[in-house]
Amino acid sequence: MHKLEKRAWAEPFKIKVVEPLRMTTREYRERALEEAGYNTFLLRSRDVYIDLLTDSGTNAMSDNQWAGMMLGDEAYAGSENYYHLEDKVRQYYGYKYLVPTHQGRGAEHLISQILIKPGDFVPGNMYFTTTRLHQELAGGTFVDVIIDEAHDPESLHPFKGNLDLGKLESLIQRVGANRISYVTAAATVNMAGGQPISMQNLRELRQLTAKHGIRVVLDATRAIENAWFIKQREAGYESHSMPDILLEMCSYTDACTMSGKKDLLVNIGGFLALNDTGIFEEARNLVVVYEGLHTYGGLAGRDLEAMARGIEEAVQEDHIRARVGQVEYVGERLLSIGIPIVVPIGGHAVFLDAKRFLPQIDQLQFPAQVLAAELYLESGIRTMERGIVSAGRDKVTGENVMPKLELVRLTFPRRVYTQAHCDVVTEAVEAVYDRRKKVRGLRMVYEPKYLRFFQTRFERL
Ligand code: P71
Repeated sequence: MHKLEKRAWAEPFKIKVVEPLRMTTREYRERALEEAGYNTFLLRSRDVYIDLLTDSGTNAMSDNQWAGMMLGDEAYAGSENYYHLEDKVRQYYGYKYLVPTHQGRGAEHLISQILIKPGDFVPGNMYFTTTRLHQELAGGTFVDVIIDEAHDPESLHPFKGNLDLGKLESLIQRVGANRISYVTAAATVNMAGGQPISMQNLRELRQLTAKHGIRVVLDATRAIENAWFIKQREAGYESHSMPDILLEMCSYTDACTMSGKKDLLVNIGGFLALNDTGIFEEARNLVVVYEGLHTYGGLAGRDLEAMARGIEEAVQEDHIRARVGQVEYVGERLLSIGIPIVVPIGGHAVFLDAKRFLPQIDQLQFPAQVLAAELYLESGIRTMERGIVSAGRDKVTGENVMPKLELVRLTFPRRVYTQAHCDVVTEAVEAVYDRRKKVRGLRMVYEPKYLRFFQTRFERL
């Protein structure tokens, strides 16, 4: 007799409302994919079986959040729900002031416009597409100061999201502190594979930047997932509560940009939160130009309420254990059958390493884009390219940026899919892996100017 292995987690919810899934045939998908120009962003959602494109805005809300939506105070000015959200942001993130925005990039836009002067530099722990674009549109230049291990998909460093403070210090020496608008510190670095930053690194970043009078802006989009990794991996934090860890993380920064569509378990929403009164006044003024009045920032009262309630649910340990546990479950199954993925397994997604998966395909023939297309073809599962297409072109030379990481992201919406869905996903990846040697590359036939990955079209070679 074998003894059953004990599960470390199970979903801390049961299901009250269901949404049917639609299966398609391989022939159907072949046509759909061709019509979408081999770009998973251009597929219709109805043609997708399991949608792992993103964890952004795709979360299942709780009954308590839906109930809160009925309590939306849809006043143009001074909505009750704004004050509720302000309370929760103060309580859990610790910043004094709140400016709601329609989503994360709205907050990135505001802070970039306010703090970046043309010619400035904005160092950060690896680029994120929208963050970097807003910095560039404000006249800044992004500088990657993440540790080298982050660019190595096989490095087992427990905090691959850490900033390399040596790199930051030499940038400060080279250009001078007054030409650095601020440092962005992203919690669980998305493009590195959902990799966390350590508390120690944040603390040391604060010490270094304080010495030079440089601000730190936290990208708090997945900071709660980061807090969970600190609790799991960083000495001294095992018995700290999630809210305590989150508050300490934020305390080393001056402001945060937030896409509530991730950690905060909603379908839309975001905010800028900060401590400096002068910058708050500017942000509160600018938000009315681009988003809406400073108490709604492009959101309905009900959206603000759902986000306020989402914060409270997101910091619960049973929630975060099951959320990250589901991602780890898929990652470990893939590792056990020899599929090349980024390790350690990230917080929101499993990242296939397309360079090792499809070594016969040159990076200029878009191996990760190819792999995402093949996975859809195989199984109806939708994923996202995070490689050369996402990296875009150098803003000076116009050449393709050739990132070290050429990845396909299997991103898990929160509270949406079951463990059986997870098993179907691993089987589909295995099926593509078995026929990997027959897979060919793609060429670009249409390329838009901004954030090209959303709309680029390809043809098979
Ligand atoms: C994700 C997204 C959504 C997305 C954005 C751009 C291209 C493809 C997909 C959004 C983030 C994020 C981080 C760390 C800011 C934003 C912007 N991620 N920071 O991963 O991950 O937030 O989408 O609410 O504007 O699929 P926004």
